[in-house]
Amino acid sequence: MIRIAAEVRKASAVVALETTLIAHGFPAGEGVEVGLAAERAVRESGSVPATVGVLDGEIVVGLTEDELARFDASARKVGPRDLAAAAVQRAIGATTVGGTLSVCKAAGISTMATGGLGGVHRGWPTPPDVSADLQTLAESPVLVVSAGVKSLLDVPATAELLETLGVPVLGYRTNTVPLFYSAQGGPPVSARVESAQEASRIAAAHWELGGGGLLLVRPPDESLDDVEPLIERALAAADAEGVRGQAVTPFVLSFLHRESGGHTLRANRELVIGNARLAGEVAAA
Ligand code: PSU
Ligand code: MN
Repeated sequence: MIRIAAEVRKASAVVALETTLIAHGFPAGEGVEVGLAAERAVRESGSVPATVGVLDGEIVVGLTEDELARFDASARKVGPRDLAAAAVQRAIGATTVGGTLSVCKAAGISTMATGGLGGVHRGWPTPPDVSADLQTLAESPVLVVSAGVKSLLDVPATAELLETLGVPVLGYRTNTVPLFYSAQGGPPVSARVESAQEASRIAAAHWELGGGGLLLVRPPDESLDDVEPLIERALAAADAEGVRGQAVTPFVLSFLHRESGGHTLRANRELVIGNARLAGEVAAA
């Protein structure tokens, strides 16, 4: 059921990449391009990329460029619980961080990169929405590089839950969890690291102690510090229009991309690529 590309199978340093952000996080056509740029960044840092998705009845680890091009907004969003159904039903399944982590665990991959992790939604418990990314990260021995959590979430609540679940949050040259677009103002990390080598040594030690996943947070190179009011407007608009559940993230992202005149789009693209590069360095180390 799982098909691992030959290059990935042979490689000693592999970085898994998710497909939800490719299919649902960018305007039509741009996601695939961002995915390919992230793959190049992983290669430039000395590792082999393995983009994960469900296609033609298989869970594929290491999609080809042609296969990746089939992941558009019509793809099913596939979290950990959805993998089996998507494979059996031959859906095109774009894996979330949690879905990708489940595949990493099965395939023995220990590094992945994304833009933002899922987490606790603002206003919890209405709706009682906590991403499966968190529990799956706790249970999978994988280091995930991200720019913090998705911009529309409750970041302090998510940081608390990561502590409860025993997930180390390592700050890459930062003392605080980045707020996706913005480098400033987040809750404290559990430890600061100065290099990819240091992060990889901590991950190895954590796994030797029987630990599960780790989060390595990397601040965006160019911090956008005026997005919060826009996020609040986007969430209010989603609520007013009755947008719920899985539809909220794509709605909010496209609202931000439009209202910021493309600033958030460019920032999102850059942080995904930067995170992939750092993950490549960690895997190589
Ligand atoms: N961050 C974004 N856009 C996204 C995601 C994160 O800016 O589309 C995706 C990731 O794939 C993450 C998923 O794993 O959203 C979490 O979704 P949920 O909250 O439904 O678990
Ligand atoms: Mn959710």
